[in-house]
Amino acid sequence: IATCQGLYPKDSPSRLLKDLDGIWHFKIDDSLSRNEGFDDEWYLKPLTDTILMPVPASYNDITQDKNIRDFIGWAWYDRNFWVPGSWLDGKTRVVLRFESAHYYTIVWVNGKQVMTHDGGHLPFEADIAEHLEEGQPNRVTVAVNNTLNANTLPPGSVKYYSGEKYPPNYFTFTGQFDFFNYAGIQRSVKLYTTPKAYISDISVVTELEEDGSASVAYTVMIGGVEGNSEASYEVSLSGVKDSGTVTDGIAKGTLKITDPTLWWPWTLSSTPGAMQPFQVKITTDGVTDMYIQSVGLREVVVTEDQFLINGKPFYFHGVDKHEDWDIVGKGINDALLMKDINLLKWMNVAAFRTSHYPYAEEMLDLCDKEGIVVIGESPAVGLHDEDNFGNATLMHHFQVMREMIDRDKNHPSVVMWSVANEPASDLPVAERYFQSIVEVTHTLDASRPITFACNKDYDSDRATQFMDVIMLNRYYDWYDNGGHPEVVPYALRYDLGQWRQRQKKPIMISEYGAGTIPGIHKDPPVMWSEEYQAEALMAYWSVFDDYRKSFFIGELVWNFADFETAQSSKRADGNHKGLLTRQRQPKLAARAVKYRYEALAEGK
Ligand code: GCB
Repeated sequence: IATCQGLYPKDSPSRLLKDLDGIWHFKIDDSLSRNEGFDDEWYLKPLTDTILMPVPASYNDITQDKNIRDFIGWAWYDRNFWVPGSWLDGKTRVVLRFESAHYYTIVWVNGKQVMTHDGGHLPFEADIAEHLEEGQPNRVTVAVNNTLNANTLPPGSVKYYSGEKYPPNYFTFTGQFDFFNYAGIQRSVKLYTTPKAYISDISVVTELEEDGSASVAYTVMIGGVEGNSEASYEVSLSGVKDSGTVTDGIAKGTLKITDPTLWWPWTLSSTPGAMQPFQVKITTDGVTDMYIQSVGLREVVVTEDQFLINGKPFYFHGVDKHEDWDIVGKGINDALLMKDINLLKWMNVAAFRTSHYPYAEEMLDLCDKEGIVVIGESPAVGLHDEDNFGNATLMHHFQVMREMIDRDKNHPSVVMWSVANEPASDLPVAERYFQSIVEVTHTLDASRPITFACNKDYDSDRATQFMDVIMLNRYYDWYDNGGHPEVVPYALRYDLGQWRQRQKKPIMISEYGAGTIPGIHKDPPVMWSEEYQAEALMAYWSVFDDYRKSFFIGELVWNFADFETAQSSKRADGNHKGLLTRQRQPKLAARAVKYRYEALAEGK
């Protein structure tokens, strides 16, 4: 069953929007077969023996039940909703859209399967008009499975145990990544309408010309135009208009804007984040569909030494983040997003990486508006073994890159794609694998550079050769030389020098950090104290500053805030490398970073 990405649901004179967020019915299938829901066709009737569950939210931390927190398998949700009769006039598409669900999802409407989707973090939708009933409640049922295997992104594994030594039904789950495998319907669910012939996709790519003008190439895709109907279109941006006839479902052209208002990061301009409405209308048989896409006009170019935004060198001083909060897990909430944005601004952060998966589109909207720069990362974290580089993973990785670019291509804040985090890029299989990923990603989006976060050495890595920018994750005074920040300047200077000798590309440190339990104070600093975290980070800065004058283009602290992980002997209630606690209160190092970033933003 085909699913597609679609445009972010917005209302317009031709589109109505209905929210399906709220309290749904929920149950986990923890039967022995772990497949009772399918054997007994739970989707045919309202679910029974359910509890109440908020959407959006990860289900894991909502209840007091350990089985739900640690559940791996099929979780089921359902709820009823009504639609007005006017939506069922045969001339309207009624689209059911999930902004994301983790990980593999099947959706039924009134007992009919309407879509499936493979992968978390990205949206999926389907026109469900034909399955809807007027004058009675309609039921949507969702089964979502968070089991990960060698071919999922990210990969993981489940191990079942039997025998006298173990309790019945005992299993362990291992994710090949350092964050909690939060699951469920983690982002919004919406219904929206469009006319039968509708705008299915919009993309806008800006090129700046020598004379100061901007060429904005637009492509509008139109779906649902029947037989010999003709569709015409009109677009407008910044007072410049274009119009024509749709050919083969596509409307294409270039708008020349002589005096463009450019989109800038906040560090490069006192008027950052200029977003503008790109208005698109298509008309078929007298019916018009209209969509307003927010766009920002900017151009990204990478040279041997620099990352240029609108021709000016941009320095990525920032952090890595997670979507991770108390209680809601990876569940999206505007207040939490806004608080994070305000904290990023408070720390004078110029850029962040969406480690280690695509974040909610609402977050990218906020970054667009605030002029905060984003490196968009795919969920390919944890490709550690040979069997994570097989054809099945590669095909899924292509699919994920396509969906991610489809969704995020019009966000000016997103300036670069990170195709993976810390893969085993020293394995021979990784070479062909990443060559293919880069080829496909460049074909999907020729306007953005490509990178990945590499934790291998300059002489063992086989994948950075295909990248436009080199990102390195380094823990010289944590996992190596723990307790010895004095080693950092030597190790880092040597390391960066070696990379640079081999590849003439801009380089940044995409992770460095130290675990810190707030409230532990030690001087001289020792590991886990607040003083140690500050010293451990500061140890890098003199080398960053030396190389900043040439090829060094950024520094991202691991991590913005503490976050939840799987339980393990190495993690005491999660990962504590945050500059902020999980509740978003600053540790000592947050201030050191804040003042450094203020100076960097002022060009010091
Ligand atoms: C890394 C990973 C990140 C971990 C971090 C750590 O290299 O990319 O996902 O959380 O180190 O704290 O170990």
